[in-house]
Amino acid sequence: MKVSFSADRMVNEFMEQVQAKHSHEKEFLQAVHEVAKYVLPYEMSKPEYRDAKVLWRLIEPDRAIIFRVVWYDDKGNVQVNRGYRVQWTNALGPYKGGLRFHPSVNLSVIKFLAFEQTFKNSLTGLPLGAAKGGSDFNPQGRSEDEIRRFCQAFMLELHKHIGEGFDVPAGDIGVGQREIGFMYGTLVKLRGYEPGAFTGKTLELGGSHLRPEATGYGLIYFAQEMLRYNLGDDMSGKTAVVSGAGNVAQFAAEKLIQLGVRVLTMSDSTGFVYIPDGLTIEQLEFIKQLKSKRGTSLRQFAEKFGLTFYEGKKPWSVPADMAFPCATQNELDGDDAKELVKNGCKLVAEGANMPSTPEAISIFLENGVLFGPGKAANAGGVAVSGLEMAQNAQRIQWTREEVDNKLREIMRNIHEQAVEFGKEGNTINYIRGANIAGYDRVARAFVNLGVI
Ligand code: NDP
Ligand code: 2IT
Repeated sequence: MKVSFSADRMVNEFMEQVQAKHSHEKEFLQAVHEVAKYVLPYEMSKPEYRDAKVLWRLIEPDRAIIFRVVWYDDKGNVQVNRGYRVQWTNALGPYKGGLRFHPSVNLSVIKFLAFEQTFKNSLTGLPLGAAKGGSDFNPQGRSEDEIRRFCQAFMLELHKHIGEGFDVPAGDIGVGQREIGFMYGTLVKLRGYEPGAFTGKTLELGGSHLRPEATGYGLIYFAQEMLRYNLGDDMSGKTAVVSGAGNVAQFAAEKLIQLGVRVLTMSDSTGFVYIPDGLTIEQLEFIKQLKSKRGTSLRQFAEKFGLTFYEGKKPWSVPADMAFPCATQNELDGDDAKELVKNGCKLVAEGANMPSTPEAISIFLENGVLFGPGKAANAGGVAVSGLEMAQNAQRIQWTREEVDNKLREIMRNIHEQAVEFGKEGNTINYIRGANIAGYDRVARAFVNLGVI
């Protein structure tokens, strides 16, 4: 009792100081708090890390770049957006992380994502530093010409700050293979052939097999490990609720279907669709086509297949064995968590970054729900980005099977690390495990690099 009381006080004092400096950055503060809760007491128990003030150093990025992006829309009007690249740390490798195009993007959101990326990339065991970037540009309802012009304008500035071996962006919300192509195309025009400067490229441009699938597939491989390790169980015959209908959600659903799971829901920013018999591959193909155009609604999918669409609602009230939030931050709150627990949900694994609020996480932990935090569970995407960088450096392309085997191995390894550091009596606290294991590798690197 005494130990946990002083640990709480230490974390509260730390957070008070962080809060005083970053009072308007609520997503960033939320992400730091989740990490500090577990990592600060651990750091205090390790004199080498404590004296090096590793966590204090880790809450400041190496640098944050903010820039103006100006472009013409289809009507010939000038549009102005804000661009970001926050380079968190290159202690373990080149800055690495996605670009997000969404109207909700601001400095707090990009900082929370880059901070989380630090621990996630460390967990992959690959030589990857951490960064995140993006813009408040809203691709919804924009024509392909407008998206291309925006990407080109964005790159006119971003190209000065990235490069193979220095900072390697990829996709995130609102940024997929098409946008990566436009941005990489601009880089090639400005600087010449440099495939190692971007990941998430198409195969022709030097992309990796299985990068589009990697986050969703990796998420389900991680959940398989959780089920096997804790319950000696597998996926077959279970039910799942999935949120989102984009890159991560589509391939999480695809892998679940392959494993014999009934996927009962998909969602987007307009609402969710309930599929009582379970999503079929044919239906999933329709969603992939529909969502390849940004700004479309799942309502169209529901109408086409005679399913019920719940306008403006989230899918967490549908009873299921497992839940996979794959849309965005804070999409699953305390009430949603209570509903999932009440309906017998046994496992939650995060495909999105920070989709569960702190209240939701506490409810899962208190009720013995197996909870896989995003920084471990969704690391498959950046892991295959790391493999794409390795292939680019060697000027080769591995087969789909080779990449899939490596992805499975990496997800198994992340699970093992989370278990090793996450033991609490007879149970595994995967948040503790993921945070401490991710931190430990960065901390060792910081200490080795000296006070710099
Ligand atoms: P996409 O843009 O492909 O899809 C995002 C999906 O989430 C869309 O269905 C979108 O709805 C929905 N969504 C976005 N914002 C909201 C919101 N505010 N409320 C409700 N729904 C929303 O992005 P990704 O699939 O790539 O990313 C999803 C999550 O996974 C993000 O948290 C991202 O950071 C994380 N992630 C992504 C990785 C990757 O490799 N792409 C890797 C690891 C994590 P709509 O279709 O209506 O726009
Ligand atoms: O959140 C993430 O890990 C990503 N959006 C993928 C980052 C990457 O560099 O592949």
